[in-house]
Amino acid sequence: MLTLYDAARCPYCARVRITLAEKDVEYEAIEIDLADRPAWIYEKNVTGRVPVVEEDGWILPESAVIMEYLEERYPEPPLLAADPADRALARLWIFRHGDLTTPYYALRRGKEEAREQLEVQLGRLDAALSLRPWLGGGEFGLADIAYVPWILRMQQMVGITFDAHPGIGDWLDRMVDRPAVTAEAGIVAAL
Ligand SMILES: N[C@@H](CCC(=O)N[C@@H](CS)C(=O)NCC(=O)O)C(=O)O
Repeated sequence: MLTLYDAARCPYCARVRITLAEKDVEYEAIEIDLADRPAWIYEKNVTGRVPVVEEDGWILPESAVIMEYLEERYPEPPLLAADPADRALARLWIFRHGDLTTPYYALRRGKEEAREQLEVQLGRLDAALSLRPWLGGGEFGLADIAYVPWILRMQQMVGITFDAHPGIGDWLDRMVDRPAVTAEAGIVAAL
């Protein structure tokens, strides 16, 4: 049985929760109190951060790496496209997620000047989603999962709406139709 060291409020953990749910993998979740982390979490991950997964004594941190691991370990249903160009595009979005999350976290720390930068990055996302239905191209997949945790938290945490970004709004409507994302929206609503 796979174990996920998890935190409800953590969007990086949300990436893993959604990937596991999409692949219908049964797992045990161990909730870590991020305000009072147990010392043993550093034995699982030198940074002390979650998410971490453990399977048969084998341990893996880092959400982007965990998503790729789960894709290979549990290949059905596939969450990376068959086409190498689309796979590369999905990985590029994941690699550059900091372009969006850096201004998001700055805004959460009260740096109001980051709002403009966040809107610029949302504009880039919106433009991409206006051209193709999903971040990785023609099919839902890992790139969409990698971004939706922050999009789901944005309105609640930093008062962002997507009125000016209809491509994101439409994508989000399609995302929350998926049970895995509906469940995550419920977690966010309860934060
Ligand atoms: N690069 C890591 C980031 C994980 C991360 O920042 N997790 C946060 C919770 S959302 C955490 O554990 N924070 C505790 C800390 O920074 O000490 C990943 O993608 O998994």
